[in-house]
Amino acid sequence: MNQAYQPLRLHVPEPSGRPGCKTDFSYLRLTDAGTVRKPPIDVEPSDTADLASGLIRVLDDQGNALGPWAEGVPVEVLRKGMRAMLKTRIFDNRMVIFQRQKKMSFYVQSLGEEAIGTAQIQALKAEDMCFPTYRQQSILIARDVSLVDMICQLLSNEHDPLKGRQLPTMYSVRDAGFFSISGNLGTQYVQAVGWGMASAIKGDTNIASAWIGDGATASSDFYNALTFAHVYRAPVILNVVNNQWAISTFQAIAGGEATTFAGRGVGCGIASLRVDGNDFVAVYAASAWAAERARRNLGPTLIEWVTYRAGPHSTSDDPSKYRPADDWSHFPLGDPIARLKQHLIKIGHWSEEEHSAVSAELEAEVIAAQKQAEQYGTLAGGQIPSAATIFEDVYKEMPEHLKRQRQELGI
Ligand SMILES: Cc1ncc(C[n+]2csc(CCOP(=O)(O)OP(=O)(O)O)c2C)c(N)n1
Ligand SMILES: [Mg+2]
Repeated sequence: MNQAYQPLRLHVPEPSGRPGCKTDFSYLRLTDAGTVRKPPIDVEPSDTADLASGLIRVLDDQGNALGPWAEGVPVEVLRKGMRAMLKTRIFDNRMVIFQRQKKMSFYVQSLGEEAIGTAQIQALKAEDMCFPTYRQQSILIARDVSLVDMICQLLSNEHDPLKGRQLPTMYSVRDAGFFSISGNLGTQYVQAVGWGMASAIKGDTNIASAWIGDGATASSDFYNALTFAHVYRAPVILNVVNNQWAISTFQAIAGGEATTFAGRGVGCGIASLRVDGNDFVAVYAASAWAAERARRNLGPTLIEWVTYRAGPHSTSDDPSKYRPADDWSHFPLGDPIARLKQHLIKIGHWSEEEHSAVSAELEAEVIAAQKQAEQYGTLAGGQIPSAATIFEDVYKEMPEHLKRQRQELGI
């Protein structure tokens, strides 16, 4: 009887490109700009299945804004977003060089993903709370957080607001609605849902925004968060940044093959969208839709942002070892900055001259912040927070035994 069957075997997904072999991006299953419907905000989660498998896009290849998601996006939001995206890219560029100069130990850039944080933050209120990963520095930059403070955190120097206790890029800026980044991937998803539930329990009107990468959706925390968000209709936006890679692991290994990450949300009873993450206008429109749902007590929305991690995972990674070195230039959703620039010029609210002038102004701003931060110490210079600070911030009042220990150490 057993002879009727072939031996069992497992399927191991493979990326459709490798070094020296051009990626076949047809697996992305794209839809044309303007073709996906925009439902009312009180849509039933089960009625979003088509939105979780399609792809919401507004900007076409010529820079036109098309379809129902294009309506009502203020030009001021686009112009602010353009500046914030440019500033993020310039900041990232300079910090990578800083790390190469051995002035800091580690850096994570967000090249190619700048639209997602910069657009979503403009759809939120200042009192809302984001629970980001290490690749959402664009949120801090769009909220005009001090670049000097950010760089001091990266340098773990005497002015590091986190006193050298966190890995560089693991920012924490409560006043900017930016929760402490957790190095344990996935945990921030549960925390975000809990924060949103607490906001509802207190009767506030503030909502939470949770962030996770494609790879980290494979963690059990992701599903725990979805269950709580669904059951209690927590006021939260559940962002999944699908940048196709988790270090050297292709997104299919986390479960993206022949399905979508947005589809997980529908299966859990959560309204879900799959959106072109390199289309600033679409990101803003989808974020505003989800924020409005949360604020009107209609529950959570999961949004999968389709984008591409254009740079290495971190300064410790060399992607040319596992994917074609020029992969990003073939990615069908392009570069978010170039696409918004094309659109803004087309509608007469940006120009090549303004682009150059703003870029130069922002470059000068980043350089000035870098010079100032460097004065407080770099990895090479050895100015680090005093060891005495390890006794601080644990208890409101320092207990006697800690005071004694500090005295014994003479610090
Ligand atoms: C719980 C946990 N497992 C593993 C790691 C190691 N790790 C750090 S980043 C990373 C890849 C994450 O990829 P993804 O979620 O797609 O985010 P991306 O880096 O693409 O933004 C891994 C596995 C970790 N930090 N935490
Ligand atoms: Mg990823």
